[in-house]
Amino acid sequence: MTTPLAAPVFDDARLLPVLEKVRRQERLSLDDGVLLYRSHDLLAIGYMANLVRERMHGNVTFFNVNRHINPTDVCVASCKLCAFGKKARDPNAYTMSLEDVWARAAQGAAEGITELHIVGGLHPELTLDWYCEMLRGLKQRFPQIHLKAFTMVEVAYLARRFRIPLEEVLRRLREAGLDSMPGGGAEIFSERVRRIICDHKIDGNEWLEVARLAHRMGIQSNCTMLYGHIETEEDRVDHLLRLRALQDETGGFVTYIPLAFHPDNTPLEHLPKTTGFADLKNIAVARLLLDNIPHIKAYWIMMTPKMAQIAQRFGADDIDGTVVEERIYHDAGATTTQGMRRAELLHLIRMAGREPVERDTQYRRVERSETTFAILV
Ligand code: V47
Repeated sequence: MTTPLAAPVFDDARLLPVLEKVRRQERLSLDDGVLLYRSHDLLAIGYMANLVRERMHGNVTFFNVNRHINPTDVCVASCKLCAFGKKARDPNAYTMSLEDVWARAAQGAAEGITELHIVGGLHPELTLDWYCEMLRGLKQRFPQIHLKAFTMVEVAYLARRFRIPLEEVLRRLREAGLDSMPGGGAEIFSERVRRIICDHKIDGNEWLEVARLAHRMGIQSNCTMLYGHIETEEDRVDHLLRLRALQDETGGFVTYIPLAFHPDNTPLEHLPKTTGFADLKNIAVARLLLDNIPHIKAYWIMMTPKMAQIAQRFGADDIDGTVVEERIYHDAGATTTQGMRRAELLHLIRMAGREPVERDTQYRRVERSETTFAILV
């Protein structure tokens, strides 16, 4: 672990006042955030983020054994950032039956998953009752599995489409078995950018409003930011500070996940892919600005396992999980595998000099016998 008072060599001396604040555990400002994003001194930024990360989590890196299910890719929105959503008339579009969803979950249960991550397109015909039946069926069959399901965008769509108050949508989902919500769909809150990349989605204030309501009802969630398209450094800092302000109010965010834009097969295909430098910087700046969000996740599907491993020394304390069947990033050109075995995650984390801790969705330790588990996944 880093010695807290070691004197680091900073190439970019403008960062020294930020280091002072980090050492005094003072909150960073909008200007600090923009300075961090504009600086090329990645090692200095990573050093500071690592100080904070080790102060919060010591040497531990968290992971979980989970599975993604995307029940449908039919989506009424046509977001330029997305390669996943399809129109109902598209011959390649799919919608799973409830039996399909439950069968995938059964496969996961047999592999010892503790969490299902369920998100999909904005399907014009699937009703709130259908989603509730899906959740109820999952809870009945697999009561031990945490159901982390539906983005703020999907919940807002159900409310609007079927003219049901937001609060009632959330209440009915929770009664049916919803345990918490993932962080997707936040994209970037800047109105200017949102109009271009995801015009058909709820705006940033609405995303935050659904999160506020969910948190007030005791439903925790994650949060994300999509970077590496047409946003500016100021847009990114603004997004992070709006998440931080809501967290001050509700305390309901558990984990923040920066999401690198993957342009393949999207209308924004002409944009360059993000670089390793940008991916690490987004992890580190988030750890420094989001002083009130407990965890920063380096999502290996999005960053590649190798970069997600390095990120464990640049501010991240989580690497996500086994995932098993990822579609959203793979439709947009991700070249990683769609899932990873538990043993591989352990290896990556250990080779970064961190202590792997399997967690459940609420970051409680999961104890398993390594030998029994090796047979399963
Ligand atoms: O909501 C869509 C984004 C999200 C693209 O909460 C794209 O634990 C990049 O939210 N390139 C899905 N990104 C992923 C997500 C997530 C992942 C892992 C863990 C958690 C969690 C949440 O990915 C979408 C959208 O924001 N996205 N298309 C694309 N072409």
